Amino acid sequence: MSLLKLYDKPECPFCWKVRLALHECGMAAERIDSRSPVHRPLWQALTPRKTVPVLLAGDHVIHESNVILEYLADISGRLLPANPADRIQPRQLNVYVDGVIGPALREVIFEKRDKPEAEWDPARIQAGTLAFEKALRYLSEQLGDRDFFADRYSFPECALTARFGLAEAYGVAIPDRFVNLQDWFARMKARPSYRATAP
Ligand SMILES: N[C@@H](CCC(=O)N[C@@H](CS)C(=O)NCC(=O)O)C(=O)O
Repeated sequence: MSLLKLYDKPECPFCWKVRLALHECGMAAERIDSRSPVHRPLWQALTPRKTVPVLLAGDHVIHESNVILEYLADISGRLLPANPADRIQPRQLNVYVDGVIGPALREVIFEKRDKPEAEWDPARIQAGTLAFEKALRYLSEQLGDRDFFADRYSFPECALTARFGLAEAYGVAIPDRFVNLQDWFARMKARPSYRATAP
């Protein structure tokens, strides 16, 4: 395969998810910082919604992080269980992480980012933190006492590792009542992919 190029933003959870997926598939990609004034118009011209991540793979321009994950799973044979029926739940969990965990954390991150602490709105931070904690219950139930959400490292590992990494960076902890998620995150952080891809 020709060289992969990733238009990337370090703190973007969708980009981090793709960086994790690439690393876990053993694929190297040239990372291009999408914020660079030189590159910004280039990647924006490649994607109708003007969002990163964007992966260039040979002749293919792939935008939308979940489409990129599907492509990486297709070409690597990794990131999803072998049996189609077993792929349903990791795909659903990936969408849940994007759609429920993401917006909850966004409240905290957007409130704290680029502002002095004296200007933070504690009500917004508390609302985001509570929504995050509420959303963890379903994930904790789905994980149970297993090592991974499916039979191997798969889409939800990529998505949730990035979200938990950002939560930690912005002072949002996984409560002790979700000890299985705490342990899961500790295992994810111990993998080489975490250090290699963290913002
Ligand atoms: N659904 C998209 C969402 C990607 C997204 O929202 N990316 C944000 C950064 S986290 C973005 O590119 N914002 C515009 C910008 O940074 O210029 C995906 O999964 O790839």
